[in-house]
Amino acid sequence: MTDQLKVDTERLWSALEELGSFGRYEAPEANLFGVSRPAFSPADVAARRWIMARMEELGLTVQIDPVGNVFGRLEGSDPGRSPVVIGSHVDSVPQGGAFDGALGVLAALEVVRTLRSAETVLRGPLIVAVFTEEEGSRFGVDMLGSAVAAGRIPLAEALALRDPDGVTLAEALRDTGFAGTGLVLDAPLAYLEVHIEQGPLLSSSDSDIGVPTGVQAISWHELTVVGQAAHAGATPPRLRRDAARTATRLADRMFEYASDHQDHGLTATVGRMLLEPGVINIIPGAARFSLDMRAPDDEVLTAAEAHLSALVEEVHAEGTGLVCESRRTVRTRPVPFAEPLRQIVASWAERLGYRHQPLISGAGHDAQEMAALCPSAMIFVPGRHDGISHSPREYSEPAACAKAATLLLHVVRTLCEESP
Ligand code: HGY
Ligand code: MN
Ligand code: MN
Repeated sequence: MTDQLKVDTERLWSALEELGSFGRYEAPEANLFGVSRPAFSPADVAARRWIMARMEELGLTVQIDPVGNVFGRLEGSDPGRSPVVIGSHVDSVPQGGAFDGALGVLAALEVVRTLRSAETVLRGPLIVAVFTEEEGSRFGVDMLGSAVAAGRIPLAEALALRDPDGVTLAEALRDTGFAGTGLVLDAPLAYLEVHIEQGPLLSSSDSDIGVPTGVQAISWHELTVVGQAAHAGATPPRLRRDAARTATRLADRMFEYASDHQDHGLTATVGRMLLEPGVINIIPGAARFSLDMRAPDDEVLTAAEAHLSALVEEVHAEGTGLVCESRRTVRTRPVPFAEPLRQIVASWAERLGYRHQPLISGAGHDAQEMAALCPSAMIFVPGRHDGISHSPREYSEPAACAKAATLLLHVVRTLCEESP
């Protein structure tokens, strides 16, 4: 296979469009479409089945592990070698984009298809991976499937997680036929993931490719404020125990704290806030909201968590009778990617004539979990509209996607080595 071989842009693009049809979400006001594909929803199951059919067409041996991760294995000529794993996820956030995760899985399949077309046999085996619940949108913990595969989260703990309707992951796996058996990933040689950047850095530069140095730290919390429901008009201030007022003040003070520490890259996001009973003329008796905090430096994030705890304590110290609770549901440390593997990615980018730059990943990825199992690295693709993501506005150009898949192809050739 020559260094000039490239993937087929149209084939990759039409695969993205076809995969995007599963859970398609129309945003009429913006004349855009994206996807809503929560883990093990009918759309996610259809997407998984479609990917598995493409794997079988390509002659991959398909396996499912106990947390529903799907792996398609292409044997090499030297069975004694450890496999290289390439892939990502196909679940999405609600009203998300059609590239997040999907591009990484389809780029991996396009690499296999291109190797087949070039009649190239690799010495080492290659595994295409589709990881479960990367978004955490249904069961509340992100990178769940890869965290179990890499041993950070015990399988039993993952299977017991419940969605907002009380359905456990175990039940969802059983009901959709994705309760697999057997550990599939043992001691891979390396892991590589193609992904859209999901931020503005690459699109504001002239880089074709991002080669992330690693992923920043993440902290997720579920907060509950309990006051007392009462009449909106007849209850004087001194008798009010307004859960909405306390929750929004607490959220605002965390936004202020993050703004004061933005030079350290600290972010705070309230993605969901529910007020109960939730009607116009009742002072809310309860407020439940999420808080996503991130920072490149772990100490900065730990200090932000301490600040949140102090604010929660302040609510109680006010003696108003309001009760506030904060439960941490996710905490991941900053994860550096493997420098030698990053150098292979960067040197192939040079050879292919792709402008590339290092950056830190603001988003979490399965690669950060796989880094506990083997050397891991990522290949970022610039996005349009300032790289906006987790939105139907998410978009990357066909040529940009194809460059990343071609880069993945040649890095895989180096790692798996070609049979003579
Ligand atoms: O939340 C994240 O960063 C990722 O999209 N799961
Ligand atoms: Mn993703
Ligand atoms: Mn995402």
